[in-house]
Amino acid sequence: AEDGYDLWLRYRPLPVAQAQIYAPHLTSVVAGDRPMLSAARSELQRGVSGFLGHDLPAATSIGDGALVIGTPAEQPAIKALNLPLSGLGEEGYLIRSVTVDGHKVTVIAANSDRGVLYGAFRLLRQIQTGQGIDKLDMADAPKIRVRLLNHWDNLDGSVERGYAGASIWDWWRLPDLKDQRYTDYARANASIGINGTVVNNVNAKALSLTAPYIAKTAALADSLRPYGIKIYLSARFSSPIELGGLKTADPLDPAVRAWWRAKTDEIYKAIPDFGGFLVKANSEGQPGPGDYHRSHADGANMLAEALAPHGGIVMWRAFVYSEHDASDRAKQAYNEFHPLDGQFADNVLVQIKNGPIDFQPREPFSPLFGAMPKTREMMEFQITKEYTGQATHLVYLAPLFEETLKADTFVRGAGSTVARVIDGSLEKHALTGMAGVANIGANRNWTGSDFDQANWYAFGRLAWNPDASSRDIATDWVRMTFSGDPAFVTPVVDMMMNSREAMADYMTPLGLHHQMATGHHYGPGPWVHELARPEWNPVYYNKADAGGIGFDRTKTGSDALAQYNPRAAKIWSDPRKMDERYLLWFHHLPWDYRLQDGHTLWDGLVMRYQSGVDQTGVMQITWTGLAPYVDAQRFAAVSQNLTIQRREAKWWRDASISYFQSKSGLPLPAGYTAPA
Ligand code: GCW
Repeated sequence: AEDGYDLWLRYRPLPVAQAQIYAPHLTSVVAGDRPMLSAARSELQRGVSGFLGHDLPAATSIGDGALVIGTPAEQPAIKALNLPLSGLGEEGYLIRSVTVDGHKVTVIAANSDRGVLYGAFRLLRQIQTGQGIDKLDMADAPKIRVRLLNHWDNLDGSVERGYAGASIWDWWRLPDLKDQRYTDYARANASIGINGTVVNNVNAKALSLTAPYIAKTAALADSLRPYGIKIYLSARFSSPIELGGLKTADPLDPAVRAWWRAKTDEIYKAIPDFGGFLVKANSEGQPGPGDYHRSHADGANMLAEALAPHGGIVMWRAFVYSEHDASDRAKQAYNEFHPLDGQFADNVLVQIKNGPIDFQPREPFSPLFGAMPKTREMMEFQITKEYTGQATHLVYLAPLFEETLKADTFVRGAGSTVARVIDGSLEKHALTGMAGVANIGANRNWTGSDFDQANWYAFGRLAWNPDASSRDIATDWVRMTFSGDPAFVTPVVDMMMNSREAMADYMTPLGLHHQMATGHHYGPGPWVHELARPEWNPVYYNKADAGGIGFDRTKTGSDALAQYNPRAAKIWSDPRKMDERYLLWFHHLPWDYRLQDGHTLWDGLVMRYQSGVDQTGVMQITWTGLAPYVDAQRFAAVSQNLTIQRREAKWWRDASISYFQSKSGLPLPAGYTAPA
């Protein structure tokens, strides 16, 4: 059934004419039998039998059309070719069409088994996207070292902000039952270069560090290891108290430090290649070093000390905001972390959300990027669409990711993009990382909707290469997931590329943010003002009143702009010259303010809500016309979601305009009808 389970690894039979072109280059596979090499071989076999309808035999001697895969260290034929592998690092690969002993073969070579595995998936992609494999000469290597999914999965099987069913981790039946799903999960991740996963929620329970759960986690690690995926855990800072019976979790207390060292040793005994800890501390009620008047660096370094002998890392999150400073939440993470630059141990990464608030439809990049040159700063994107339509709205997030990565921090002059900060090239850091909050659950299609698979896929591709283009990635994904027919690919890629802007327009146009309903964060709630903490209320962010709308983050307001390099700040400082998609993030303006197109702010706001809604209509028309290219099951699933999306875009528009109109007191612009 076309239920989406296969993701982008569909390997469907090729039309005869195409099969005839590929077949001569896919006659056998010569591979060693270490675990990752076997995984690479069996993936190639799975792919070829799907494409061509017959087996790809494993061979020991080389014949015409063989795929010869491996490293110079274990595959003599590859060693003999003396290929230029030195620039590829530990995880890169090279794929070449060459002649060995008079036989035309394809080699996939790398310095490590993992590189070979990535090369195997790359060759399969070449076929899936309809490109030639007869004259190959490709080399690639990841620009970022730690490429992780973060699961906000709870041990009871629920998933915080998950919209694709329950957790795929069946803790109850682990360690004995190793679901095939774990292997398929690992295959999908390896195919896009993801090399690690944090399996439990950052709102962590101490239970995950108990012996039974370490055993369960070790079994999971066994399933993922052949695909090069390392396991990491979220650690609860107060575990020494909850599990160890200590009176404190003070990071400078020797008994606490000893407890973490022993716990870490225990984990490595069960999982020798354990990756390390992710920590949410002193954030939204979680315990942390601040409980003992210690800094984030004190807390992170304590864990770093325990992990260092094993080669493990700490990812310490910068997602903090306090109830004691109500002036501007957007400034708080910077205020708390910036002074700590230079204090974090070498194996600590500070994990920063893309924007200063919380995964909104549009945010400027976090001012922390580039502001801590001595600190290894890693990116946290949210793949699960908490604030961006959850699993019903079709919203392709890669343009949002790309917008952040390409943004210029100017910290070392023009070209100091966020991508250059997190790939380590700006400050010459070797330890680099990108995390994506997973959108994966137990639904048959993994992500709750077919098009949300693209967000998982694109995240992996951008973690591998933060300079990749979201359009190119979408094009590959559409070809692999649905069809390579240009009559299908072009309109679908266009639809995906427009979808994020449409969503930003119907939810929060012109730089509005944090306007969602309370708790579930699904629908609109711009009027909400009664929540306990001021910065939880949408009115705190829109500041709409009879005079105007928007958050003044210039000198006359919170001056959050001053946290950016002056050249970056300048881009947003003048409402008349800036990209108006960020307008109300930085400025509070009167309703009769003239936008760059001459409309008043009020009229322009209404028109943008409407244009977001209009786009959802275009999406429906586009998709309806594509029925001939899609299997009935996935066609219907997407159609139903588009119907929901259109209805809810109108809901966002009508609810938001109604509320803001109660403040502006102005009529709708000509041609716009009042919400029903
Ligand atoms: O996006 C918000 C979510 C919380 C989440 C928190 C965080 C895991 O609403 O559910 O908690 O951020 O990132 O820690």
